[in-house]
Amino acid sequence: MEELMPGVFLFRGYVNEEDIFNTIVELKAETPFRHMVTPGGKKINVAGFSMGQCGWYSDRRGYRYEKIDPLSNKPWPSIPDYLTEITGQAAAKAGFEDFAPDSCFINMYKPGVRLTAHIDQDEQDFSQPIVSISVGVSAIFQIFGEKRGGKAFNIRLNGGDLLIFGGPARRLYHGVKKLEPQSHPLTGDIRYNLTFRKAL
Ligand code: MD3
Ligand code: FE
Repeated sequence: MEELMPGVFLFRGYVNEEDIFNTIVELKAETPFRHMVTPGGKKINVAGFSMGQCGWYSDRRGYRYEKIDPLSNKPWPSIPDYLTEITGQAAAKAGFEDFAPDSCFINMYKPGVRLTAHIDQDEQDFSQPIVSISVGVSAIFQIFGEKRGGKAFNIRLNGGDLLIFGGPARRLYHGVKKLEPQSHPLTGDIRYNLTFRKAL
């Protein structure tokens, strides 16, 4: 584990990508990746869906956590136990003892897709960290600061890397640069990112 800046902990090659890729393949048959829209009506270029007791959702009515998937009208699939265990153990190593995620958002990036700078602030308790796992091709993740602009701190995230954001880093602006075309033995040209949260 490496502490990149206060509250940001990087675990290189911490997870087995194949296990997680298999989980994603199983889930996406039932719960497809979808492009949501912002409250202002803009299409979000990163497609996604959730696992857990609640899932992050966005449409004309706003950003929120939903217990029922508005697309299927069914609960989200549950978070597999092995993922709750891995993320809880990593969080404990970073000093977050009782992290128990109730939500995981799965992002899918195709070549050319980027995630614009934002803050994650739809969760109830900002003393809870966010744990992220990357699968597939690599991307450049950017941390800005308390404001959107300015010089970014850049980190290349590879498949298998786990990253924790907590404490003073929890509400920093961050984003992902446009995905470059690359090839990965499991995912082809795709990058997946899973963000585990205690949202409610
Ligand atoms: C920093 N996802 O889903 S993961 C997101 O690679 C998101 O898909 C990116 O930002 C991705 O909201 C980055 C790392 C991450 C996750 C949550 C954070 C960084 C964070 C919350 C606060 C600060
Ligand atoms: Fe985010």
